[in-house]
Amino acid sequence: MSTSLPALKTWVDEVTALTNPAKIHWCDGSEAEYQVLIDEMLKTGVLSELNQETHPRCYLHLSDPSDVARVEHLAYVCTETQVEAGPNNNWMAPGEAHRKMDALFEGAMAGRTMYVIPYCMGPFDSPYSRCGVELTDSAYVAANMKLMTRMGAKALARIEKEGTFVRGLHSTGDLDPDRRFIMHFPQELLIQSIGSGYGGNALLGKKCHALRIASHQARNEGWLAEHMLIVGLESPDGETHYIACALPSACGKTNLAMLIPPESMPGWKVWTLGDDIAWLHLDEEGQLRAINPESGFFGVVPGTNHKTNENAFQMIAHDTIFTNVGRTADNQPWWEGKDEGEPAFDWQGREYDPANGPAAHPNSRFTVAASNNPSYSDLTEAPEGVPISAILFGGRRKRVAPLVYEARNWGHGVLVGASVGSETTAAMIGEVGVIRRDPMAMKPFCGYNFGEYWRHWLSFPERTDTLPKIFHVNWFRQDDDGNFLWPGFGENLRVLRWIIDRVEGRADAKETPIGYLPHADDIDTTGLDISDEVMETLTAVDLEHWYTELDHFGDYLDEFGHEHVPVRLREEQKRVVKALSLARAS
Ligand code: OXD
Ligand code: MN
Repeated sequence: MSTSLPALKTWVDEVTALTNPAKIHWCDGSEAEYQVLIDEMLKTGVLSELNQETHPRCYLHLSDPSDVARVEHLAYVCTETQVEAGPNNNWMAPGEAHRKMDALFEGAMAGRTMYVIPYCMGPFDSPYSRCGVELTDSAYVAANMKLMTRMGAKALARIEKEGTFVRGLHSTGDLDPDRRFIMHFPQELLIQSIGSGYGGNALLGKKCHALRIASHQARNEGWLAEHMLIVGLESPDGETHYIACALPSACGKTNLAMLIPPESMPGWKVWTLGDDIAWLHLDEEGQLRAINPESGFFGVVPGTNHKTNENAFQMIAHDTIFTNVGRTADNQPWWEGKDEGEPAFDWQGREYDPANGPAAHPNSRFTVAASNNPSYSDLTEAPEGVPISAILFGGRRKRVAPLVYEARNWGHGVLVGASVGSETTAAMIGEVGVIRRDPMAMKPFCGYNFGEYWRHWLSFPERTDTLPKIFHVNWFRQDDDGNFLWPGFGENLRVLRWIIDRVEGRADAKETPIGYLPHADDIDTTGLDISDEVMETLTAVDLEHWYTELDHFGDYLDEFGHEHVPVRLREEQKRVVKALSLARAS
């Protein structure tokens, strides 16, 4: 296989000359090809087979212990000027980045096979989809890309027709963290990544293309590329609302996307469209519509059990690649919070010994096709996407943030999204549990200056007057002893129902300086063991803390330079700070 597109052929030839692979394989995306990749990896030890009776077609990959998460400090945006990348990104001048990467890639694929992976982000026949080609020397990446994207011959045909595509060059290199870099050249539609074989560092369709490069394209073309799940909520009357929800990494997006309705809400159905990324476009009527550019899930495994996420539990019982989980004595995958079985081996292949830490790495993952999910929505393949009724932002907050609140309007909603803060998790390298600002959950993923990004968000009301309502949610409030106040998981549908009822103008709320909140009894808690007092706490505004939080947010905005931060956003911030200060005084 090769290509009729000169631009692609020339690039593959150039990369071949630079990296010197022993063989080149053009991926056609077929099932037979996937099986050959798996068989090869079983032979070379990159994968091992899990118990095929309990987990048919499931395999285990153990990564290098120094290569277990996304490396935000080694991800760069290489725009002509540093201000274009903004203080939210690491920056390197394109010339310098190219010199550095060319030196690292020189001969990097010697003795290896280079896989040419054409892929389409989004349904093949959607005008909203965008394509790319990843060149990689990792069979593990090729197999993961088969599950995570629409890859192969059909994608190549679209690329050849369109003539444009995002170029992604990846090599695992020598896995030395000192020679690990992920460079984005948005102006060249180019990604180069070396030194890691893990997740978002290596599966370039995901964070690198569908968020960092796509956010750039989206600004230029008038749409949004966001770190959001997409889920459909169908009421017993058959009314379905689609919502898009941005939460930072490892804050439960996958669980929310696959939620099982609680017993107290019979007849409700939940349909999953995506668990990580949404591309949002205005259609001709001015309705915001979403597609999920991905076609698979790369989800955090620990904590997945029948109670937390039954759909995911079933989904990963077959046709799944596990990375860095432990194993039971009879070779089933095992992880902390699985609630069944016992570990015999840990994620480094050692005999399990609690003195060595958890059996599964806290950021261990499953890779699985979206169609494996029992709550898979057929509309995942709809070229026109789904209409979005509400946008949710949220974070992991022990204190301060209430269970849910609604922004007054789109402009205020942009402030709500921009001021998201969350406790850090194991999905990124660094200390876990500290609060960091994560505007729109895009801190590691926005490919350009946040100031300009907020301006782009704020421009949407100029083009339509039917934008969705914006909300903020927090499932993670705790009491002083560290107990969660809200049960979370399936019970979150109770909160989503209030949100839908607000969208439909059917639910009551109280007006506060931070937006509209439910009264304690506006959320249905039938059948829950939760006191009125706790519901009061979950639906109260802590004026002192909010004042401090939003006042400090003003300092944070200053970091982006006053010429970049939209006046409208500052006005919103000042308006809310003033309202909080008045409420405190009264
Ligand atoms: C992810 C992440 O893997 O956000 O989705 O880290
Ligand atoms: Mn994510």
